[in-house]
Amino acid sequence: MTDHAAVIAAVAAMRIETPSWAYGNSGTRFKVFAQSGVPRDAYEKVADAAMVHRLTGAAPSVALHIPWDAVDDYADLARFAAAEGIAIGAINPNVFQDNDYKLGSVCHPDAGVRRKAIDHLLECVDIMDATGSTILSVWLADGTNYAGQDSIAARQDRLANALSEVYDRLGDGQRMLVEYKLFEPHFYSMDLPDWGTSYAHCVALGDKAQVLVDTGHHAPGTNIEFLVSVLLRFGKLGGFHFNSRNYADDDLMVGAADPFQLFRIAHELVRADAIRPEAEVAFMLDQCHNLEAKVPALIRSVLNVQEAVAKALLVDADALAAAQQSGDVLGAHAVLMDAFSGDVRPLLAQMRVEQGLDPDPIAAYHRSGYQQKIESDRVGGQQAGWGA
Ligand code: PSV
Ligand code: MN
Ligand code: MN
Repeated sequence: MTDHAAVIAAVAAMRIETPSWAYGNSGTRFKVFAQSGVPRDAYEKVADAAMVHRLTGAAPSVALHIPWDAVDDYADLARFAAAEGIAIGAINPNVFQDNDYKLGSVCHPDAGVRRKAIDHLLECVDIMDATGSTILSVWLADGTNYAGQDSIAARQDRLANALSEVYDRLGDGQRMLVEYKLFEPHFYSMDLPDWGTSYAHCVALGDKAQVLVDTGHHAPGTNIEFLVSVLLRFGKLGGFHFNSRNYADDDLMVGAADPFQLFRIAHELVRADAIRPEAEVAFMLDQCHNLEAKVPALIRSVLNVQEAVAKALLVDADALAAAQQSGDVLGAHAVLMDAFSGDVRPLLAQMRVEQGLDPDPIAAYHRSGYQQKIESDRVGGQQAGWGA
């Protein structure tokens, strides 16, 4: 697409959801460095997410993690979000931080623990109903540390039964995204370690179940754009958790470690016409900001995604197809590299001006006084939920 107006229209329509937990204090198991002004409850996380949306025009929803974001009245939280100009996005159940879950949650050998975990997943569907959320985002920490610790096959049966019970509870317009992760917290086997396992469970469940690709959850060297392309082809790509990794599940800002990989993923999305909100691929961030200030880090992340997508939209599709068809290996590669090498920042600044936004959302944030306000208003900010 070389029509700049069309590129602007496509990027402007794209939605990128931010995660509530990225606004809270986070760290590693070695140390959480507390920051001033971080939210003390779910309402303040929603307020920060709304600030990111006001400045970028691109982040109109915030994901919740339950019970990290537990409130008495979820409908009230949704009303608060709407008043702030955003919506409640994906609901993320948490079945990994209770002592009962040492040996797993829905795959646990004990039926009582499985029941407790499934009930939490069902409660999260209730929260979807109360907030208007359309996505249940399921990530399970289930797995084993040693060969023989439990039956891999039996755990798959328990997993299938649990997912099926929750799937049956989904209402119209609601869907379940099944996330996978190669390792951690378990180091011998994870019950959902890869996209193939997630895909197989989603196919068995039905149309409302799709795979969630967290860009930080693969073995080093995995060709993520390949699996994105395959999942798109089967209509089973439900969404992303975007972040960057250098080593493992680092949860650094998307586009920071390898902007070229993000561009290659964006290219597959553009090729499949999956950037449009109507394509229902949920673009979500899953990051923590251990050292950097949280709100500007999330703004930066949104801009990084927009830049990668704009470059992918600028790929000369006709020239690429011609080079591919004629076997011009270097020529085809050059078409992609030309698009990647361009500077789209002036185009995106123009887009923001046309949207009535500041062309530089990070500078606008620093000028806004918001950081100073939250630092003086909020004392005793909440930890994101993990990393202590
Ligand atoms: C797990 O590593 C994960 O990516 C899942 O999406 C969790 O819900 C999230 O991180 C937050 O810890
Ligand atoms: Mn994730
Ligand atoms: Mn993760």
